Amino acid sequence: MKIEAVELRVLQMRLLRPFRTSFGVQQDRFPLLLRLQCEGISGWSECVAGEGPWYSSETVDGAWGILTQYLIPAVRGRELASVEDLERLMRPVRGHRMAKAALEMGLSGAFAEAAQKSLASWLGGVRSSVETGVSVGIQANLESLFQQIEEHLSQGYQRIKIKIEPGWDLDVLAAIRSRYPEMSLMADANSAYDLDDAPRLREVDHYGLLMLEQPLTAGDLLDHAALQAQMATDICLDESIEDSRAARQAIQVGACRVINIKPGRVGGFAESRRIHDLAADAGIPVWCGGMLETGIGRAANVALASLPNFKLPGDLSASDRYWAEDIVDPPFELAEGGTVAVPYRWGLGVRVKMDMVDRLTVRREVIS
Ligand code: OSB
Ligand code: MG
Repeated sequence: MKIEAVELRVLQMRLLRPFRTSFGVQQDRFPLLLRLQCEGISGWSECVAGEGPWYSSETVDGAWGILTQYLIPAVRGRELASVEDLERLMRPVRGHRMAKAALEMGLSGAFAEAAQKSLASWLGGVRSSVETGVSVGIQANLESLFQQIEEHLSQGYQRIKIKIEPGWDLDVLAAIRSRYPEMSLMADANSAYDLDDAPRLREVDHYGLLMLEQPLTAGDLLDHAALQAQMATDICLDESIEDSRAARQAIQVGACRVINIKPGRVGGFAESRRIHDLAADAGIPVWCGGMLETGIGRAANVALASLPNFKLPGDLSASDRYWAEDIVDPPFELAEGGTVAVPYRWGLGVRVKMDMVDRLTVRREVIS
């Protein structure tokens, strides 16, 4: 397989409601999409870099520059027998895993399509639907939080994740628990705390959470290990798990008991698979996180989440949790039991609505 050309686009898309986390608020998403032209097959992918360097150091503009100046020139026109060949050619570029992941995931979709398989079955997936939850942003008040939780429960979601930060944490969890004692609930701090906050974070143990996601600084495995040793609640790492080495070391030092895998964060599907496998060997469950993707990134995430050790509901909500209209057909819909169906058609398994993509495009370049 050869990547003959790569089309890059940035779209501008408005979220149905602003999404606030401990690192900022977001109303418009500017997803960076790639279309790889591979011997008659189009491999679509979505780069998960954010608009600003808040969740990670990568950004949409930075990924655009790294892709066009370094990554695409290193791989275009080369004979790629496998995804590992692509990874090898990209290895001289340090970091920039979100940019690399976009190429790796696009090529994987093309390989799956060439093999006449769905991406999920090409990756080794074992289920036809995946459990999903909703990630609810930080709200102005409890009333609007309850209104959103109520809406999502009535839609059929089975797990609610709330975003927390100092000042929007223990009281909020207590209020949710008094109204919904049994609900499957978790909290994501996006690195808003440090180890000095351990006494406060230990209080989280009272609220019966499925897990506490990324309480401390990204990359800091040792402080997470110190915190985990003082807490009953399972710590899940997101930002800290940049690759399989970080996952191995996190498990070794006891920094977490659960891992959030986002293929777009760790460099792609192959690296996700390595994390998945080493976590399975260590008895650590994984689940698939989200980055407010369009249907293109969602299709990739859902395919990955069909692997066996994805044992907990993912942040893989239906299209209408995010967008008035998704850019893929069919859109992702919530089904029985709070699940989303895994696309079964060859390759990515969803059709990209080109007219809509064209209408939303704010930047475009073809490298051939
Ligand atoms: O930390 O999981 C996160 C969105 C953007 C950046 C980081 C995160 C999130 C979410 C939303 O929690 C998950 C989703 O796509 O539904
Ligand atoms: Mg997270």
